[in-house]
Amino acid sequence: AVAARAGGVGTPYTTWILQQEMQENIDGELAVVLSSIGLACKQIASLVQRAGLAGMTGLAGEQNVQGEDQKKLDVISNDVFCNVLRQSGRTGVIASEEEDVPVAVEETYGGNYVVVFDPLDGSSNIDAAVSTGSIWGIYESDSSCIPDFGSDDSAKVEEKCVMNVCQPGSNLLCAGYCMYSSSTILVITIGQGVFGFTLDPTVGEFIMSHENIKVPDSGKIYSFNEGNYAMWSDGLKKYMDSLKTGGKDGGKPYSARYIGSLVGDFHRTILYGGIYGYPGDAKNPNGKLRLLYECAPMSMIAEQAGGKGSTGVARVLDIVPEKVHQRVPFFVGSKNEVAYLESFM
Ligand code: AHM
Ligand code: MG
Repeated sequence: AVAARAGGVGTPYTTWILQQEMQENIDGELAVVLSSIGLACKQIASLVQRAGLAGMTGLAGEQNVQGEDQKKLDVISNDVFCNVLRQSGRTGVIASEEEDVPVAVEETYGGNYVVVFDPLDGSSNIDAAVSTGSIWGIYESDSSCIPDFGSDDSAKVEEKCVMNVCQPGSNLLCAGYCMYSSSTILVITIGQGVFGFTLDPTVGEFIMSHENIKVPDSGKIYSFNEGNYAMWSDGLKKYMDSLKTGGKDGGKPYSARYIGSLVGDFHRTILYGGIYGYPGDAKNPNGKLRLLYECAPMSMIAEQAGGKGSTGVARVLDIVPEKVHQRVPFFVGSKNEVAYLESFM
């Protein structure tokens, strides 16, 4: 066996977290939150793998606040995430794709971190055993927005939670995702590069497999739901047409790859290069993806890997959310590819 270099490939996730704490890149409280998230991801990975055996495929019979049918595993994964974060005692406010409003964690008076997440993204893929993922971002609490259970009424608690959560992505302390696929891979940044950890099921631990991930500056793969083409703007249609004749430099046409699972499509994009896009269209001017717990964390990861995250006209991380479940058009990946798209918008 090859001995793991400190902080390099082979380092267990929990060890890496402790090293980050010793190097003062994160404090002890954030270290606890990060290891709690690792635990949630392991639990969800196990549920996803056994979904077809344990009667966990199909719909839960409810819709979330955004009018989307919730799958059984959406609801269960949300409970897993909420529970580990509550029990960690370090999180003050949590906001989830599956919750109507951000929730203050009553048990944890000292917990000052705000965690936003999509517990199981791409869950339309579950019943066919195709890749899904969890996405999260972590902010520091604004001390003026910490709810006081003793004196605030419930409307005020909710208002403070919303204010606490509606921070621009540029404030993110940490962003990450976990992909449930042929292997389970956790990718994370704390603002010092991007690291990937693959779950070793024989020991039940994430082990660093990707050190300091960098997205190639260019890449000839595009990942869009082209079924929406007729509803796109003329600029976007021209862009899409141009990829089929080789894009900016001509030559070989781009390859199309679309799983319909942001985490899987994004993971391939940062490893191989290229662009992922969910544009606005005539029916949904802001597209489909949510700023807070999908686009902002993915943009932080992309930028930390040397790539770009854009709405087509602006940097995603600069946008201050007005609403928790706000949607934005989203283009992410290799910096030259995103810049080329922007030249058409
Ligand atoms: P979800 O959060 O309800 O799972 O929706 C988000 C997913 C993304 O993972 C994926 O990129 C996109 O929706 C696919 O949408 P579409 O089926 O419209 O192409
Ligand atoms: Mg989602």
